[in-house]
Amino acid sequence: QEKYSFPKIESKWQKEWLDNKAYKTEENSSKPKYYALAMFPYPSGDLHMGHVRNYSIADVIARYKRMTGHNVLHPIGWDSFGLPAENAAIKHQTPPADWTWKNIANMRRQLQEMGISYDWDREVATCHPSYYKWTQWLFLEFYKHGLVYKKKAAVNWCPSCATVLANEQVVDGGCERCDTLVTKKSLEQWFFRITDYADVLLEDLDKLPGWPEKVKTMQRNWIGRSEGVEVNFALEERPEKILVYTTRIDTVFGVSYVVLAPEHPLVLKLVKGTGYEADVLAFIEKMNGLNEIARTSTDAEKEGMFIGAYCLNPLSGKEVPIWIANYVLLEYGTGAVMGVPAHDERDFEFAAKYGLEIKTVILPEGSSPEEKELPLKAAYTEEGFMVNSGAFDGLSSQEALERMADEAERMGMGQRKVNFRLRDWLISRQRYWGAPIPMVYCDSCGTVPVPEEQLPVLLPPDVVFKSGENPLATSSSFIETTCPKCGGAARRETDTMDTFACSSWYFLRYTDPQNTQEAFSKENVNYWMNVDQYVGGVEHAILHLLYARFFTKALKDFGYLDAEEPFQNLLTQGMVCMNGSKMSKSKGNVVSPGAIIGKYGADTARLFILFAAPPERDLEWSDQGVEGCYRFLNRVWRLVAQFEPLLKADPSSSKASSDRWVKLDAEGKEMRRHTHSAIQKVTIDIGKRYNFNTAISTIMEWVNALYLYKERPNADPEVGREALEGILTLLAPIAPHITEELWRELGHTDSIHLQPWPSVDEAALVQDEVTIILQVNGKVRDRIQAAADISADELEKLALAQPKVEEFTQGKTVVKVITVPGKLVNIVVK
Ligand code: ANZ
Ligand code: ZN
Repeated sequence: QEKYSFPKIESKWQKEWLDNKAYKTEENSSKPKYYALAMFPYPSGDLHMGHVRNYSIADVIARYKRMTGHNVLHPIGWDSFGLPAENAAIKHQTPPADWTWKNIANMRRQLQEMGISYDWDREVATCHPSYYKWTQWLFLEFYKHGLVYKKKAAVNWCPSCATVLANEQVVDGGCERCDTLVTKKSLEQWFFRITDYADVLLEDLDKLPGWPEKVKTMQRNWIGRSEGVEVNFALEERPEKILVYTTRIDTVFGVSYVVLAPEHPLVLKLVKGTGYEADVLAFIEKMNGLNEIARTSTDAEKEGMFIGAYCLNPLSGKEVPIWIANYVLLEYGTGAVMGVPAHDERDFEFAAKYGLEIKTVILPEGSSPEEKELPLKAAYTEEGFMVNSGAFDGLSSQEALERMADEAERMGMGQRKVNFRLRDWLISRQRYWGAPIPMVYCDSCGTVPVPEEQLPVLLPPDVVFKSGENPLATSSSFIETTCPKCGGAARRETDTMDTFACSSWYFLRYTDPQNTQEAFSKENVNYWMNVDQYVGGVEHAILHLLYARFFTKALKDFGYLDAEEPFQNLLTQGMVCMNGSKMSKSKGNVVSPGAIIGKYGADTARLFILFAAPPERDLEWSDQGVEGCYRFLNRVWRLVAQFEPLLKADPSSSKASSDRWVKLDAEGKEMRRHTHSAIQKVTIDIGKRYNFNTAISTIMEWVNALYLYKERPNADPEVGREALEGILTLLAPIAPHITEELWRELGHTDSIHLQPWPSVDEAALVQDEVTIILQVNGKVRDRIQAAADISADELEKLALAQPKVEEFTQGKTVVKVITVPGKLVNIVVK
């Protein structure tokens, strides 16, 4: 047999798997279904190590499930709309489609070179008309059900990308893509009404025990449910009231000012004629340009001003000055806040800066009521008992919170209210490379949805790519259309959809990817959903996962599927790092998968990436580690080669019978024990815990043990065969090419990937006799065989009765006997 020539072996099997559609999946099966899914890639050009990790993990799971008798769906596709294609178009004057399809072709080849077991007949690309037709159809379904609407909104605007961004795409006040400071702009925009689902998106997180706690926490915080009270502060000599939202009505006697968002509609009315008008207008103007993150981050300086008007505290009756400030947002709650400096950190900072009153109304349990007049060094935000609060004095703050809410409701001044931080999902993008929003504007009929039969609304080829302008707006063939209602001249919507809309349902399309009549059939989607195991990066913990959950829930409500949640189990893989920081082009610490595969092969790349760390943890790249994995595969290769003569010398050997196993010598039994305890461990590590790294080290030790066993004069060929085939089968999901090759080498005619997962022979695990070392004063004097389950007492008696031991104990006193059952007895004498 020749040496391990991975290029030949890997390309041979890849071709065979592709040609024979080895991993094709069908719905009608008697086996239980299993849907294994890795997050689909953006076709940026080349695979990176993060992809290799993501797809290797999902592939091991998919392959393992096939071998354990499941009907497995393991698809791949392309999240292929988005800005980089358009930026490349501007730079190189090539159509975004050309750039995208070229990248897809390249990355498809790279995935195939990794030997991932995809059903290639189910490949989807979100930028293909056969896909975005259905994204548009879904948009219209959401529209029909009142979950899509258009409104003028102050939106996040990236001046550099010249597009609107969702709140989720603003990171630390900057554009997620280019880091430019995001500003505010008022525009007519399309929204998905995700807030209708805020409650259920929150509650149903409890139904996902298979998700990492940290991801659920991030989603909970993003949805941000809070329970509070809306209270009215009446205005002096005006009919309007200021409605504030507070989660701490218990602090209402400590209010020293009310503060409105600068954009609040009452501000301009109230400031009129106060003499503060000019300053207030200038302040509003200044705030307009800033996004909310820049305005409200904890380290942003609190800024504000008095607007010359007063209102009345509904519970204390006190007169309260009205201010505006940067840290109050129009979009949250009611856009108005009661300022309680003594018990809120932001208010404390604000009051300290502007010399506003700081009045304590809650003291910590155990303090003396006199302390209510002492000046505070910082806001006291905990619970305690009430002071300076009229009839509520002395109550616990929790109790006061309920009673004051009751009181406000009884007086008709307020109402309990649940609030969410989650905002509706802004999906309009003023860009070309996305799914066009299927809407038409007609002067007589208004906004008219494109009828289903006219879908898809295709992206036009005749556009001009310039930065800072929406290319669709330059295509008259696209814009000019006829009204579906009246047949008159009309204009098309030129906004395209946020690409997150495309990726919110791709896992549903995979269940029925070639359907030309529907987005997916109910039968197929209900057969496959939910995704049993989803694998991807934690950077999608909020956006993608929340949107996909929203789409799934809405589509269930529309009656298109039965699943309530898209992803039953979620594995968030760690990053691939080099010298402690994430591999990235900008840091220049990238190792290209192509180079590694070229030098060592895909099996080595997969093995290393799975061996170097458990999947959730960050993984540190190591050239020696890769080298070591390559050497290990070579060792497996040689093991088979060296075993062949032994196997051939025993032509009687077919599947061994239990009879043969019983007659084995101690070493043969020991080898079988090793084999079956390894099968037991690897099965748990791969199947239950996804601890691929420890599974691999178990296999490595097993290989070592088999090398030793092979050298025994009486090595039993069948014990060897059982171990060897076990090693190959268990390694098959991790290193699919070399194991396939060696499997055939051992005389099999069918694929190793179709073999059932080996089961544990419980009888082989029983350790009937063990070798016990006998020591006297720590020196080894003898070795004996004893029953594995012998008691410590019996073992001690047995040891003391051995002639070689007696030789050294005669005439001396035994001071102590130390027994380690199954291992050794040490007799201490004087
Ligand atoms: C008075 C008060 C006293 C508050 C106190 C807190 C502590 P969550 O839990 O996030 O819902 N708030 C309300 N609307 C706001 C807005 N539009 N912009 C900025 N802040 C706003 O927080 C609710 C609390 O955030 C509310 O309770 C309000 O301040 C503030 F000792 O009211 B509180
Ligand atoms: Zn019309």
